[in-house]
Amino acid sequence: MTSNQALADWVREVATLTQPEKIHWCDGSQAEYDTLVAGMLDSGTLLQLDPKTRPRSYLHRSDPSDVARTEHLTFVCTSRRDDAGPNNQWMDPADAHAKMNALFAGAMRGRTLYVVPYCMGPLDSPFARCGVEITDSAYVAASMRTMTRMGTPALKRIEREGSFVKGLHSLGDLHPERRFIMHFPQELAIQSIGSGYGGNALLGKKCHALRIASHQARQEGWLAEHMLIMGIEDPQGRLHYIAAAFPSACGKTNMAMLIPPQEYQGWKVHTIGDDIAWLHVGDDGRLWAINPEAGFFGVAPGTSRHTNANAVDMLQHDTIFTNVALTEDRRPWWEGLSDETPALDWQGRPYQPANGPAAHPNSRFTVSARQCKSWSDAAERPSGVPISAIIFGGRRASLVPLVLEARNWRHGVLLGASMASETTAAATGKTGVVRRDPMAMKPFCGYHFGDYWSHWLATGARLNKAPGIYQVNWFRRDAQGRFLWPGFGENLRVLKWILDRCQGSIGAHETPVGNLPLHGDIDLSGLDVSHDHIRQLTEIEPQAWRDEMDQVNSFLHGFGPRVPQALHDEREQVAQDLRGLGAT
Ligand code: GTP
Ligand code: SPV
Ligand code: MN
Repeated sequence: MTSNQALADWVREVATLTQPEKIHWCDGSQAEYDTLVAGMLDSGTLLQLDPKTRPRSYLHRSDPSDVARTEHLTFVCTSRRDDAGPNNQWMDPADAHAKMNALFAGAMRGRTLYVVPYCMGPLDSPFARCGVEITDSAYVAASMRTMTRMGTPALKRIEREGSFVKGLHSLGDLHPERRFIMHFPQELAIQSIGSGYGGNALLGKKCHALRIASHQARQEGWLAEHMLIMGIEDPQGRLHYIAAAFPSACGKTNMAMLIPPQEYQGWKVHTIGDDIAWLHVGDDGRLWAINPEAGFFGVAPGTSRHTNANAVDMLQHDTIFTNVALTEDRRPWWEGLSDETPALDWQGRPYQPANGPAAHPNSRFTVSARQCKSWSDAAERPSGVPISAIIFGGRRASLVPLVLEARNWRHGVLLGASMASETTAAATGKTGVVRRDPMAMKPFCGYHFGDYWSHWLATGARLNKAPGIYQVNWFRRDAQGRFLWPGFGENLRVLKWILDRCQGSIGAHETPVGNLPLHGDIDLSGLDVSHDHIRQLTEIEPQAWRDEMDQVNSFLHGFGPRVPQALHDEREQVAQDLRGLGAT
């Protein structure tokens, strides 16, 4: 089936171990997708939504114990433990292989083994990388067609280049005790068993494009980041691209396809990516970004005409929904979509409020990026797009202002490294707990954070037109727990401030923790936000920040001697300047 001997041998080896009934090499065609869907409708893996209002759209209900990424079952298996760092769970590669071989033995009996060749990034981009996922899940094979450039063209590239990431996946028995997601960066290999869910199972996404790619990127001198990429065009036609890292379920998809508020006639958003960015230093000394993905695996709850009309529109056809609720007439439903009451909850039970939310809080849609109205052709450019600003953001009910500008690259790396955010339903575990999530990469950096921060600093040193670095927070709350900032489309007002700063057209208020907007520089025309709220959103409390800097100090020291001294020095500088502010 392929002229690549390594691939042919690997498929044979895996088949011998897993004992599938059949082997199918995916070509990525529409006919193949239709056959996969027909099979899943037959087996009950997919349910057809109302074909009149939701053509070619389906609902998948995953196992109720398998609804989010499982970070405690995810491992980075490097030969030296320290290379994985305190930010990852580690297992010795030999032990991990022994464990996984035992679990994979006979795992595909009675099932079809799908060989899924895929390319992360435009097929003709020098920055793109290929992989092959072997899976026994038709849902995974079909989703990979939407999320990546999957099929024959990817296989052709693999045969030309000879290299690919090997991803082996089986649903296993879906038992959480027999669920593991193992990464072998030195072998460019991934093995995942026991989960059919998103980032655990669609191996091109978090496993390849972030954990394995971040490891490769460090060796090869680029960055693999948990970032959206978007272009913002002003009414004069000036177009700037930005990349933004927010932790899981903290607003990347929404920002990537933002709809400008009414007052922003003539502004245009160009969506390039909503989850992952691969960043390279160009010959021109600028930072260039490609989106390795081709689709969106987005959070459903909270998505409505009011918050994200682009998403609602793109979900009207050719979409697979996972773990959403259903209305009487078989339309998908989730909390925040409308005032309707659904008929069935995400587990297929008659909806009863006592059972909790109707849609799982981490229910998702899988859709081709081409269905998004703001999708841009620039996403297909082999060179990527040049980045003017990098934004870090998280869910912080207090402390972090609406927007903050780093003084320089080194200070920006400190802002990224000290990011924290409330946990969300994207991963199993308690939600709403503030945890450090440096660069939104805590669950995804495939190597030691100390080395990662050094790599960020080294990358900055190679840029002679480094993007400005910013921190934003759409999630500040008042004493009653209500958001202080309206968010969504209105976030463009903050992005405009950022672009004005990048172009040097406005000033800022310099503080020890970074530069804040001057009074009146965030355009609030037509917005109903009280003066008091704006003041809270755009000022800093020195004592709270002194405490924060102490916590950041302990956090950085927790990573030991691999943390670059420059990052400690930068933090010390901020702390010292804060002490100089005196008591407040
Ligand atoms: P992953 O796909 O998990 O990486 O998440 P993401 O960063 O793409 O998050 P997404 O845009 O899907 O948003 C997650 C949740 O945050 C949704 O429920 C959104 O409605 C909500 N959200 C997004 N942007 C805003 C905002 O500006 N303000 C508020 N209050 N909520 C927002
Ligand atoms: C995330 O959790 O950051 C996601 C969803 O984007 S998943 O693909 O499951 O990782
Ligand atoms: Mn994500």
